Amino acid sequence: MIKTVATEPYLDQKPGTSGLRKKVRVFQQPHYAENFVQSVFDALGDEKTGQTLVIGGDGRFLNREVIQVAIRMAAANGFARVVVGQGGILSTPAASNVIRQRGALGGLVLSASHNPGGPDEDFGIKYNISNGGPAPEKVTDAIHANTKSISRWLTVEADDINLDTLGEVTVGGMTVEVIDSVADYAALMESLFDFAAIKRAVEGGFTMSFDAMSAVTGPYATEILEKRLGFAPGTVKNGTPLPDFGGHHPDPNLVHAKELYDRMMAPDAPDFGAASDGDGDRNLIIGRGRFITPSDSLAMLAANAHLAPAYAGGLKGIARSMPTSAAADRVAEKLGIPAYETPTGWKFFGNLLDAGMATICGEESAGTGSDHVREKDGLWAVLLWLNILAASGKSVDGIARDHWATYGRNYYARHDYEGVESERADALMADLRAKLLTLPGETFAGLTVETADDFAYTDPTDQSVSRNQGIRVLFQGGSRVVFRLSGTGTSGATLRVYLERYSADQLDRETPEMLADIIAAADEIAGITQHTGRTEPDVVT
Ligand code: VG1
Ligand code: CO
Repeated sequence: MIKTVATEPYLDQKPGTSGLRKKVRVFQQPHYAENFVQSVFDALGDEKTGQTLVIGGDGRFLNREVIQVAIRMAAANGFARVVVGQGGILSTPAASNVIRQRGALGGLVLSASHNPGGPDEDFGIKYNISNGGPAPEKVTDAIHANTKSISRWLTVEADDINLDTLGEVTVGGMTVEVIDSVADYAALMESLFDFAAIKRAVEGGFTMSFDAMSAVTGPYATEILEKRLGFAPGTVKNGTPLPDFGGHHPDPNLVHAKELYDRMMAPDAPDFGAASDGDGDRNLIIGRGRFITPSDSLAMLAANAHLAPAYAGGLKGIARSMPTSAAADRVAEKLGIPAYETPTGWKFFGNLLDAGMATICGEESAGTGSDHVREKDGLWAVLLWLNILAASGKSVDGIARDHWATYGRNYYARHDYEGVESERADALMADLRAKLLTLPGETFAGLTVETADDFAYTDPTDQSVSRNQGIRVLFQGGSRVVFRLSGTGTSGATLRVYLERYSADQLDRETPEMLADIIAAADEIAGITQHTGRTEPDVVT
């Protein structure tokens, strides 16, 4: 029996860079999650009748509760089948894979990714479409419009299901299948990479350390790295997903994965170190004594991907988000394949991947992936690195040095100013926009501006246009600074300042030293201190 529940709109349910993210307490308001889920289902129209929906999340606080609610609502809204990960667990790339393999109409991915979890922290809901990727803007716009006018949501009278037992049950006439969260994903990875070659390297003494940050990749990494590839037990650290990630911030960067960084810089470091984030779509790569920036990792993976079976036939193209460094463009140029520059967020890569225009994509925020799914994929990047290291016999440092010797080096850093009052951050961006036209020709900290614009993107497959995607200031000589506000935060604003300098011949300098004048210029141009009152960023990655 379908039950109609009357509700009123919440006016703060606009999806951001990657779905709706809010504090858990916000999601716990009456009807809050239900309103959003119903707005998603309403945006799908009649298409959903008889279809399959995938549901899974990163295991954070509220995951199980929202899954039970969403299952009942899916039954009431006409879905024929829900496929859910055991214990409610599906990493974001694994969910993308299940959507594709099951021919599902789409999926609900419950995560706030790299944001902390727990009763006072963050939760999120994202809708992915049938290609397995995040809904594009026309869908998220329709969802947002629905949230503003919603007056009812639909459910069925049914008990919670047992999420921990594999198999099928029926909820309001709909079939719910609880699947092994890891199996399909592990099989996919095994089909892409030369597991035998990696295993031989491990048998030959190759070691690694993987920090799952008490988040979703634990079970995936344990199965793939320790069980299938033979890395020693204990290679995977913090491998049990916890609802509050052990009180940590599951963001694999040099601040929050500092323990791994320190281990990798020690004299007795393993050969390879990596970490992933809350929902398993990001990756941090550190070799013994060598940190690889995500922008460089994208370029190095693209340049060496042919060493892995899935990419032996070459790449169709490389796509990167605008704030990501141009290192990958140089690889594309050398390979004679197209390079694409998209706005921040994985949803912009989906069309390029679907159209066969790009094979590998990446973002400076530690996201890398390929056309094997439609999400960025942390363990995929780790395995491609392992495959390249095993096939080439080089170290991470060796790969990096050879790469820079061939292409030159893009020194790169991102400075984040977190928890800035929204009005102050908005004022900073508005002031910047107002002076875009007059910036060219002006000099700041010895750097002369060549061009300045507000990045807009026209999708080459459907001509859809996305504006206001970040302020770019390019200096004479090729250095660059980009300013944008985060679209994934849940309180106040985060200003991101992306800094980049290319050098063809200075390959072994310290990044802060190479970026010092750009940092000074960025502050002068945007008045960061003046607007935010901050003299230092909170996080440097
Ligand atoms: C951030 C990153 C962006 C990434 C997004 C989602 O967005 O900058 O590159 O795609 O997070 O990643 P923003 O708007 O805060 O800059 V995840 O791992 O949080 O799904
Ligand atoms: Co993530």
